[in-house]
Amino acid sequence: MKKISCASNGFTLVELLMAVLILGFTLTGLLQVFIRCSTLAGIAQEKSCIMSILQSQMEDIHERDYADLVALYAATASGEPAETFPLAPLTGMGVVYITRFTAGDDDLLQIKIVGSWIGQEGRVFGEDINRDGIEDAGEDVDGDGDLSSIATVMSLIALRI
Ligand SMILES: [Ca+2]
Ligand SMILES: [Ca+2]
Repeated sequence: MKKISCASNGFTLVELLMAVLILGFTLTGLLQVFIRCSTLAGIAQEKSCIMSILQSQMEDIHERDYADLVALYAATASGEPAETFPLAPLTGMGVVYITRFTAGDDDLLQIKIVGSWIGQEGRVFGEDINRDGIEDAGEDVDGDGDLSSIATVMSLIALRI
């Protein structure tokens, strides 16, 4: 006569629930990592776009007559933007600062261009919170006298004799 065994070789309900729970935690963690990476990739893409616009603006400034840059510098008070321009297609504002590299010497000018923009999920990058190209009260968080941003290009332009 054949003996029937009641012993099971499968998983118990508790084991199955534990496995589902562990799988759930793992997938949730992986999903959060994926979402974070996707957000960072979007920010990097926006910054790359902004840097390209700022670089293009810098090239335009390099092609200008040096006397015009000196006049532009002279027309702006210390620390004030010399020019502003929109950062289309993104919603943002670029700001050009022109300063003397050496105090009292107009033969070497430092050009600094910064961009502040509103990114994905409404996050603002750069100190120009309202993106108007003007340093409003409380916007210069690092206290360096200008609208700082992670998107910045700098260059020196010398008087050619
Ligand atoms: Ca502002
Ligand atoms: Ca600043």
